[in-house]
Amino acid sequence: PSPAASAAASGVPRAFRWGAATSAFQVEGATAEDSRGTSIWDTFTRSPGKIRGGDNADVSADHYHRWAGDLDLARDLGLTSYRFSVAWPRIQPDGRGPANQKGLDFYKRLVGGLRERGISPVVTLYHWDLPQALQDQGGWENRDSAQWFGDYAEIVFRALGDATPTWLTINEPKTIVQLGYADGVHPPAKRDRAAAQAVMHHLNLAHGTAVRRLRAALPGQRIGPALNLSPVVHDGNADPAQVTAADIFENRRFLDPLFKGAYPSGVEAPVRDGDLALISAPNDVLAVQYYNPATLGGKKFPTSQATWEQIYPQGMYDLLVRLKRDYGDIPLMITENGAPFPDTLEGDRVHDPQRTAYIRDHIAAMKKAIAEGVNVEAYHVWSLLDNFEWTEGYGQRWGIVYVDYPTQRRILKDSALWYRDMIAGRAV
Ligand code: GBH
Repeated sequence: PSPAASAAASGVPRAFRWGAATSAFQVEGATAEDSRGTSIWDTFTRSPGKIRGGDNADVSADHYHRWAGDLDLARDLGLTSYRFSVAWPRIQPDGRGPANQKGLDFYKRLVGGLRERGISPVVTLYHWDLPQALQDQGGWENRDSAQWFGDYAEIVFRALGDATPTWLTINEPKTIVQLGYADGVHPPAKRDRAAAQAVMHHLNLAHGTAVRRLRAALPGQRIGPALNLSPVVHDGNADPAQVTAADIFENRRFLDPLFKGAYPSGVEAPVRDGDLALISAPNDVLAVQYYNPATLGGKKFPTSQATWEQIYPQGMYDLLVRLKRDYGDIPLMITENGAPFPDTLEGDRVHDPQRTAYIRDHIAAMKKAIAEGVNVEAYHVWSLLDNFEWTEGYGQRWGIVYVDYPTQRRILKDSALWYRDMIAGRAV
């Protein structure tokens, strides 16, 4: 078939990129190498009782040493995009001050390796591993954090800018606020309403500051936020005020300030003059992470091994269509979508039919939105590799590539083989 015909048959635009995602703390290991500083997650994993099984990320998938082989796997799967994050404590061990060259060199090797393999980098600046030294100065509760982040971002922009990645600022600000400052299950493990409101606003300010720094340092490059969003699904009898409140909580408290320059009514934030103009500076892309809907009124769907992850592929479609309708025709990329399910090892094979079904059904929903004119330019499965799943430790496996931790051997799961064949146009 002609390229145009096969593109049409595949249901995505010709320039569409298929990818996978990881984050620094979850895959790298090597936490004490090359002058890396301590992050709040190093501290947290060392305090007893916080992580299932007492696991820590000191070795994890050892990606810091095995990155080249891991990128070979990505290339062999036919991926043309790879989303990773830069560990702030590798770049500024104490969170501020001059760059640590060895830290920068690791990420330069990584983006060079991606380029050699024809894979586009999508670089997240912050995926939760705040330098502990900054936490000791108040962390994201301190309004100065926006400037700290801007300084850090500019170092990374200048060091890696030649690779012209798509830049993403802060991974899932909602999760940082909710789990770190409301539920108290991620570091710094607070339950403090005022702190949560301040952190929400400061993360938005930090985002806007990084956007401004990129525009000044490297005009013409692309940047945007990475938001985990959940459409609200209910049984039809839900109180409309409750539905609106859930939508504000899940989606609008970040989308509205970033894309409309205003917090939704009822959302309290320590806003000063000029803040909302900074926060709503135009983005080039919106990175969307979709796992599950928010359900109301007794509506429930089956879950993966993650009890919070209700499976509802149509939510992907609903979300994408809604984003275009309510926030305009900004380019979207799916930067995370995936699930933990049992992996059955059998010789050299790893069977994970439920993961394949999850990914397949969500891609189908995404394609339906694309067919209706929503501008989605890439899809990234979470995750390329099994890795350190935060408080769940290594017990929950999210990779399409199995990691045998004792040997660090990688095995492509059936879901990876399916994804490879789908990308190559061989899967139905
Ligand atoms: C993403 O978060 C992260 O970006 C990624 O690092 C992570 O590995 C991946 O997903 C898989 O979890 O426990 O009931 O309080 C996903 C979004 C939002 C999911 C908060 C867990 C907490 C639900 N997360 N949610 S609960």
